[in-house]
Amino acid sequence: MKWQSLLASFAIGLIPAGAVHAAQADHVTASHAWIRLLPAKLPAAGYVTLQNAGSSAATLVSAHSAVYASVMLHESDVESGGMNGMHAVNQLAISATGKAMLAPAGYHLMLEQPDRVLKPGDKVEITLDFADRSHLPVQFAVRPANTADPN
Ligand SMILES: [Cu+2]
Repeated sequence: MKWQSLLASFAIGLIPAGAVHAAQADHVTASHAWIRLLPAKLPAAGYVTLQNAGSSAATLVSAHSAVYASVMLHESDVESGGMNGMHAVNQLAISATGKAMLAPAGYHLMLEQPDRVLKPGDKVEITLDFADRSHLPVQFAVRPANTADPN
């Protein structure tokens, strides 16, 4: 909810003052946000470090972008038999005053169906969606496939 509409809701008495809590996204800051671009039609991966300054957990449940038609939260599987796999993750909790990292070999955003050909140096906005329906838009820097984890 935008603060303007929140104020408007107060003004017309829709929200009792005691019922209002800051949204989860308000407590979360994102850093080291980048996208590893892969050649051809291979999906790209989005990485970001999330810090929760709040006194309760913030839970990431999904993400979306105007650039990528498909954005999914994934976790890489522990390497088994020389094959790397991954699986979808329904939610990722960032504990109170804690940190969560989306980083190579761990959690990542799986990015598919871009609306344009992206190149290193581009910026892509991806919005993180939290369990209380609050949102955090984050600017991701597009980097080449051979980027070492810069975190
Ligand atoms: Cu994946």
